[in-house]
Amino acid sequence: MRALIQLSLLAILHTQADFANAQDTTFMAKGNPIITHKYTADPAGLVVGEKLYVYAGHDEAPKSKHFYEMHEWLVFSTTDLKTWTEHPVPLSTKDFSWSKGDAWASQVIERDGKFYWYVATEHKDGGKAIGVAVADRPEGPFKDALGKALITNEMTRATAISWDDIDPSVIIDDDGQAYLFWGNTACYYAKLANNMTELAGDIQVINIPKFTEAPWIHKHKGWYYLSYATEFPEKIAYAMSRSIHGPWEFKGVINEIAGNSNTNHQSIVTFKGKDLFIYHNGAINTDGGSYRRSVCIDELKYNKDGSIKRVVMTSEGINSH
Ligand code: FUB
Repeated sequence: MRALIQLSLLAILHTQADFANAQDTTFMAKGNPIITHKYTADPAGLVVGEKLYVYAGHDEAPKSKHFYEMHEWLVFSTTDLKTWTEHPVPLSTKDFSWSKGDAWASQVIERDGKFYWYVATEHKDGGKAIGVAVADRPEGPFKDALGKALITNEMTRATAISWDDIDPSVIIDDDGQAYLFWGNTACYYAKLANNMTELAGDIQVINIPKFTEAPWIHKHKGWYYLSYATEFPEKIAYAMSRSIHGPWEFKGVINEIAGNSNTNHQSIVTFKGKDLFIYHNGAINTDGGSYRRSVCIDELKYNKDGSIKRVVMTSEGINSH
């Protein structure tokens, strides 16, 4: 009888596990771009245990359209950088009642077992805004954590443009304090409260040269790194500091213009001992380009003094390094 109950329990658990993964699909990366069955942009890496998650926007612009068309964000995971799993669409602009559309750049970060997804999207009241969604698992499902935007256009005044509140990047420092960085033309940062859904201080403007957009904040061996897209078409440059509050020392370009894409929006993470530079280009033949982009991964290397070597973008990808 006990064996029968155990068997039935196992069957139920198995069915639940199958159901949870019912819509996952698996594919092999064959060099760069790593994802070729759909266009993906603005990648953000997150390491959770043995897995690397890559969150990305979904480029859906038809060939005739010369601007972004993005309605949802996607998530992919891998344990070995070769075999990838695509999880069911975890978040769309429709999940934010206050959004008018545009699933622009984003980043996910973990705090106390919850996953917070900071996204840029168009606000119904006008201007780009930053929202935050939350989930219990890195692959979602995610739901709007606030029911309103965390950052709106009225909150930032360093430029007159309506799209300066985009491209969120988040870090939790070693002392537990979280910070949100973002911007276009002006680069902003602010402390986040422990609940990750409120600001805990004033919005500050960062003084770095030729900042276009796409700030990514990370820490490595006691240095803070602020990488960002510079000029247009964009290269990726970076600055270093011993303090998250700066001053930031400009260190130069780390990635050149990515072929036929005028943006290449980077993310920098360490996964299983390798430092990864995750970015996008327009390399999918024949329609890839600035509005039909594709996520790529190459290796990032530090010099002994902590500075970063120029990234070598490859077609072969990370497994050839
Ligand atoms: O994907 C839309 C915009 O393109 C992002 O917000 C920028 O970083 C650029 O990659």
